[in-house]
Amino acid sequence: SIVSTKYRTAYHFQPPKNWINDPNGPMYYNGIYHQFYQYNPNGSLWGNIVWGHSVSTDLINWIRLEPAIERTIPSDINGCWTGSATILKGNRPAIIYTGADTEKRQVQNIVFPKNVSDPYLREWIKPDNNPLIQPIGQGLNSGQFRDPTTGWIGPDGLWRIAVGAELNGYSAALLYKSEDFVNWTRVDHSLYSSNASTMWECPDFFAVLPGNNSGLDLSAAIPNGAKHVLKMSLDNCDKYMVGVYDLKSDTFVPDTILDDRRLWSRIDYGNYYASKSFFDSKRGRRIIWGWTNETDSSLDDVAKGWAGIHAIPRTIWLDSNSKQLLQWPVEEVESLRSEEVSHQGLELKQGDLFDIKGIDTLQADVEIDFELTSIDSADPFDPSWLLDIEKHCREADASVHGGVGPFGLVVLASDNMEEHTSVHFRVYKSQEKYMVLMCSDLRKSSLRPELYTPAYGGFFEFDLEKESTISLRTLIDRSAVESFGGGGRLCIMARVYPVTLINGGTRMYAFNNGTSTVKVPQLKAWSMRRAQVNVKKG
Ligand code: DQQ
Repeated sequence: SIVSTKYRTAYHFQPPKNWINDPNGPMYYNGIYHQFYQYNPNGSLWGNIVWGHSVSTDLINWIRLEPAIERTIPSDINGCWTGSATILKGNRPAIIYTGADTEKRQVQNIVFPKNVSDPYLREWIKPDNNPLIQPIGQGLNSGQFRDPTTGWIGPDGLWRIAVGAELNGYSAALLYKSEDFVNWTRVDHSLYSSNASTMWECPDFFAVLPGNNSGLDLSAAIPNGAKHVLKMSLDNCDKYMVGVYDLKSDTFVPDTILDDRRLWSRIDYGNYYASKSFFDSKRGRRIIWGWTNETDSSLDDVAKGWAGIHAIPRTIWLDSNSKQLLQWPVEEVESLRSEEVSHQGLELKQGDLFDIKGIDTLQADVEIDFELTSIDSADPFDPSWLLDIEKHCREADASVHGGVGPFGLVVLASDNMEEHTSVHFRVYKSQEKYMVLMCSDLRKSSLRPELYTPAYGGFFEFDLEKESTISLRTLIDRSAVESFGGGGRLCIMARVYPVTLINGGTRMYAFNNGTSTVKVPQLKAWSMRRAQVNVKKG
């Protein structure tokens, strides 16, 4: 149908049809990037889950292969769920994943490539000793025990993995140890656990060097000064803690522990879940992938015949303040840029709308620098907003004048503005620092009923002594609007379904609705070509 093709993304990852969710086992192996994903081969709603498999040399153009892991043994007959890849000694890849067994218990299974000289690693073999790990042990719940991480080696030379679980009713990343990656024993303590929440899905554990955007290989020696990150999926979003991996106690020790999980930092403040990262040994960086669900109805998804995309793979690293992760779309996505428009030295006064013309507004990459001319009029910051940022985004939306801001981008707008999506900033004055609010407001994104259209938002700190420019980069891809604020300090992924997109063109504007003028020293925008995403079969 017209709806299914118009809203289909042109360069975000998705298979030709059917349901997808979590990215699984991403890895770089012998010159090829592998992306696996939770996939329903029979339809566009969740169910019958197997591991879809695609390969790429550039993370943007993908060749689709047959599913790599299917429901064939008692320990995965009810679903081949999320898991991770690890490259073992002797350059041998292995994948450990969760199976839903005959009794719908969650167990951990392993597969190995049938033939490592097949460059695409098309076939994966299940050894007879599956399942490797059963949900047995004190405090475990056999229905909340899943999503093993990539393995790493501890100081005793043994392999470790963490498994997301509910332990005595609370959340934990359970720790398991092995000499050969096949026989596992549970360690008597967790890697980390918390009473602030229940089950954590899709834990991800990795090392980072503050202020350094090179990635680290978790199973190589970890350099001095490195920090560790534990990411967990809960409350429909991906949250993380920065801390250290204490080798003596073999535990993750967060730098700060916040009892109220609403205050935990997020990988992305929009529609982004079950992310997983891997070390890209080709380019020496860490890359993170996340899943973005549809926000139309299940009936729409059945009609479209497809549901779910993956966000653009992002390089991820730790800011020099050791607090905040920074993310940026992998530079390979820039190979899709075609027509370019660029403007310098613009000034946006209160109420100004600057029409960005000359590019394809449905498939675009936009970079804007906003320079503040005055900060004196910044409104005061109220810390209670942090407990419900979406509520604050609704109350202080793009139409509400502020001292400094709102300013930003309006995308996928109809001529009369009846439909539009606004991505914008507001600057607030806190005690000694400034706080920047970034919102992606979907409430006017479509005239269609039955859509989920929140106003997403997050805050980041802004140091006026060191910087006076707030940057925004937004990737527009038909029904996807993926934004990076403050050079990657805050990310918001969103899905929108404007009617205008079905009927024809949309508009894009830079705007300011704050009392103080903002300068735009640089605005660049490109049309984005369609990528070859799973259109070819390998
Ligand atoms: N999706 C998988 C689970 C995981 C969840 C099932 C997260 O393994 O916990 O499709 O989206």
